[in-house]
Amino acid sequence: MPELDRNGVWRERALLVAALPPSKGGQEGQDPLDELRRLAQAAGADVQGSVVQRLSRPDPATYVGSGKAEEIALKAREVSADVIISGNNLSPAHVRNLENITNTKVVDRTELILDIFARRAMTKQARLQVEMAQLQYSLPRLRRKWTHLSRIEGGIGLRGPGEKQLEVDRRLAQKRISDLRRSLEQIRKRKEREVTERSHQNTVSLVGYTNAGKSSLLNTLTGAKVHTSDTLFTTLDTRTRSWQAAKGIPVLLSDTVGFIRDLPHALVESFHATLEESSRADLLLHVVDISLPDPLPLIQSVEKVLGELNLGARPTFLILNKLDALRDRIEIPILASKNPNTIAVSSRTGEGIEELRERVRDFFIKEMVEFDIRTHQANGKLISFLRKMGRVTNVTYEEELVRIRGRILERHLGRATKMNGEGLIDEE
Ligand SMILES: Nc1nc2c(ncn2[C@@H]2O[C@H](COP(=O)(O)OP(=O)(O)OP(=O)(O)O)[C@@H](O)[C@H]2O)c(=O)[nH]1
Ligand SMILES: [Mg+2]
Repeated sequence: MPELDRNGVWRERALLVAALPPSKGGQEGQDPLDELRRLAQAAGADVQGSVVQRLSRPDPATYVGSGKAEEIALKAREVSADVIISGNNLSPAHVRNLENITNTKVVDRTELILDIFARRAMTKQARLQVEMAQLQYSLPRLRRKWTHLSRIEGGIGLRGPGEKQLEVDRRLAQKRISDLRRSLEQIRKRKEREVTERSHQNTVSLVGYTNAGKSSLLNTLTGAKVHTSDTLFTTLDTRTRSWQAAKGIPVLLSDTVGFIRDLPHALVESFHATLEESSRADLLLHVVDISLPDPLPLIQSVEKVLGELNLGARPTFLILNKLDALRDRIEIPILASKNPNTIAVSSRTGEGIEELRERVRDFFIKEMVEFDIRTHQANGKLISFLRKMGRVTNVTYEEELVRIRGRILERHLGRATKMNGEGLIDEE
């Protein structure tokens, strides 16, 4: 029987199982199930044990070997598991066969991630996105037969908006998917308009693996109070805050949903709209938790998702965060030598934050072009625009005109030109 947690929510007893590639060695100190365990906890499960198998090729019927499947069944009985959580993504047939052998509900990694998103989705957009992803991925897998066992509604893999679809047939589900697609497209268009309206602003986006410290960095840089926690996928909705990177360089800084290794494709697709901000950003800050034993594969998996979102070539700084939690800093110069745009910081202690600010300022200054504008002294709108969006270096008065010189982003210069009307402008 599942137990009640502190908040009065049923906690399912979970057995973790994972088939891993044959051991390569050299990964000492790293628990291969660590991430799966954290995902299971984020889904509200109470992890009771684990079974691991080294496997070079999955079994066509049960994914793990058939002997291993029996062992899992025994272990599941021994720990009274309500759910078996597989660290590998399984076909519907694998799930069915494993459930028959173990007589326990089986949930795979993608369903687990979708479940976390279903629990955490707060905004309308996030809820629609999860429902869509769940329908696409889980429909062939959704099943009723275990609900009577757990004596609770749903449970992991059966929770969230997808649950509503249990009773409807495929045809209705297809219709729901296309309705959702339309609603999401409308939201995407609206967001796109909002982002376009802000396009005269400097924009920077925080991206990175879940739990890297993106929201913490947003808070440290802007004084925002976005919720942060040591749980995977704390943030599901994009937040944007204004940040004064330097005098004359106001920036809109956005926090985004975290990435994860082998992100379910349906999720990448449906969270496209959430990532609209990043898709327009002048600069990406790729935040990495450098205190982890082996951050490199995580960096690579984020780069892979950025590539899928056509953001691979966008100017990017690699932000090595949680410097305070790092015992040995030897890795830092190695990573920095591979990528000159690397900055080590601690959003907790503030170390390196000033350097980050300077680097962002220098990035925007480098992107700026010189301007030399004469305008009427009464043109307060243009003068304040230049002061706000550019770096003014020189102001002189010539009768009723004022001559302002400095540097500004090229696209802002276009706007300034319009504000000044024809004939009064000298550009260098
Ligand atoms: N020691 C240390 N911990 C940090 C630092 N920055 C963030 N953390 C912790 O790391 C955990 C995750 O931080 P978040 O800011 O929520 O991470 P995130 O990248 O926004 O994570 P998701 O929204 O879940 O994708 C929290 O427990 C933070 O307190 C840091 O510089 N040093
Ligand atoms: Mg966050």
